[in-house]
Amino acid sequence: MSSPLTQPLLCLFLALLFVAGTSSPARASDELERVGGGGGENQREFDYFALALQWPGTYCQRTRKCCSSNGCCRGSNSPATIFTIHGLWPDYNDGTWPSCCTKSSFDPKEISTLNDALEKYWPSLSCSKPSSCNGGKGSFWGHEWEKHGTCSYPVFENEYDYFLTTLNLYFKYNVTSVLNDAGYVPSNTEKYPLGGIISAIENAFHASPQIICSKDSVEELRLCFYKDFKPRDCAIASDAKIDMVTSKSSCPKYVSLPEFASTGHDGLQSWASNNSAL
Ligand code: U2P
Repeated sequence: MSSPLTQPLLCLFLALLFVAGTSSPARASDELERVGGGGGENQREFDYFALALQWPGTYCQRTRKCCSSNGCCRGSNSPATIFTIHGLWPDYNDGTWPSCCTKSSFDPKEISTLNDALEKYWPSLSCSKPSSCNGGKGSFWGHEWEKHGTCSYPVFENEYDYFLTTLNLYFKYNVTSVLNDAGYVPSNTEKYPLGGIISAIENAFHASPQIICSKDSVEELRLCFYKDFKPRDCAIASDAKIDMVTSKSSCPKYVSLPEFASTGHDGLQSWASNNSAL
């Protein structure tokens, strides 16, 4: 985890970048080639955002092979004890979501100034290349931009604003520190009440999260926001919290936040030496 000193400095740096990015006139390359009202064509405008965060301690248990793009394989630089970003998803209130809303394909150059922060806080946790909207395979960031980011119009009209705002939201609503402060720390032996984790987030952000589990391990935690980025409940229904702790949830009543376990490849270095012929 970053030190208490570097985190505020990074936030300040990102905030300055954001001001610089939004106050300059729109760059021609930022203009999206919009098709109809949204993805595939004619998808209607979304209702709210979900900030999806992943728990590396759970995700990285699946790592069977290492590669340079897999954040699970970075040894002591792996994001062991923090939630990392999966994506910022425009969603509909009915539980569905638009996808692939424009023909705008991902351009890594647009977000090159954010690269260090993205590598650290928005790493891919897999070697497999996710599908891009045109049917090919691409990077994790490209997948998230093309599938979800392009549907966030009119809130975001370019890649840079989408990634920068997502990073800023992630820092502002620091789920890892809220859970740590409430005593929910990574452990391979402790089980925590799901309701307690939900309450800790509700007390901090005044909105209910959505939690996804793999067996009894927390795999993903989603925070939801109105289009002006004020927090809101992830489920509109008044019995949402009941749903979360009963059969409709993917989580049991007691869940774990597994510690990050080395993949046995000892990070990238041994991946590289094992693959010296490549
Ligand atoms: O939950 C499994 C996958 O479904 C996609 N998803 C889920 C919820 C939601 O609100 N929006 C959404 O897109 C995610 O797909 P991905 O972005 O990973 O391709 C999620 O992983």
